[in-house]
Amino acid sequence: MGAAAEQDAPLYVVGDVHGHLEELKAALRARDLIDEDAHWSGGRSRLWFLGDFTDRGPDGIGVVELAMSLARESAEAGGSTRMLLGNHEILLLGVFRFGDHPVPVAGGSTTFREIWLRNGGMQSDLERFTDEQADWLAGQPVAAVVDGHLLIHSDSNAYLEYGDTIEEVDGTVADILREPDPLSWWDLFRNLTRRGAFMGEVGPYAAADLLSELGGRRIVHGHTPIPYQTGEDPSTITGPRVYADGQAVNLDGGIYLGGPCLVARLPLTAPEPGVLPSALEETQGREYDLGDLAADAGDE
Ligand SMILES: [Mn+2]
Repeated sequence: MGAAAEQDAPLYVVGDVHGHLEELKAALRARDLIDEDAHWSGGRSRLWFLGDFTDRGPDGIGVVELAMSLARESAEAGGSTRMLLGNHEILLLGVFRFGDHPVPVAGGSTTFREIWLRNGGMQSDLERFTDEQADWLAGQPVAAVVDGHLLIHSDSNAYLEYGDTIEEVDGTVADILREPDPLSWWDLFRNLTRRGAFMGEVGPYAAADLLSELGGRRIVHGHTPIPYQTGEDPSTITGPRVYADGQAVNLDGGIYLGGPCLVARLPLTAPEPGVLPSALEETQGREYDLGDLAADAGDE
């Protein structure tokens, strides 16, 4: 089986799931990727998750378990199931490894556990999280190029802080996740919470820059719910959003806001939705709660 054969197999990508296991199963079933019992039925198809399996929804560990079993079953069928790490995987792993170890924020310190709880952490997930699952997650990449698509979790150029090529970026992050250093893990988490790099007037330039460094012709990301970008009602979102002069695709339907679990077959072939004039864009909605105390503490 050479590269040409691989590229003949359908490629599907899933946006942020955030513990919404039943919605994920329904979306994969609708694409005939799993059967009624949630076993792989996608044959040689290639399935990629863009990260953020856990938090903000009821059954994040159920999503991890499903992804791990699909990875096994799809490989046996000649297909594949892969995932990227999102900021919420780094956060959950951080809680698991370093829970109450102090980490710095502007004006003071906080802990992985506090920030996890502030950003939708579910105690029930942490209680079920196993060493095997943690080891599996810690071995996953943060970026990949597949059929000319640069797959990343966050709409951010922060990946370039870890290397100039995709191999360097994934290698540096893998090294960080092998070392028990809570501060470098915390930096990684914070970097992956950044968003909005490909929006607005400079967005197309930032997208082109990231593509020229890491490869691929089009970025496919999650992390920032489409309703945050467009102001749309989450319940009206029906598919991915193409923007940044066609160089970026957002696959985060905003599932925890009432939006859909988006699964897209790439390359996109459906008519692309109208593109907002870039100059009018700005990222809406909430910032990550990183526990910064500076506003309360005043200047040093
Ligand atoms: Mn995210």
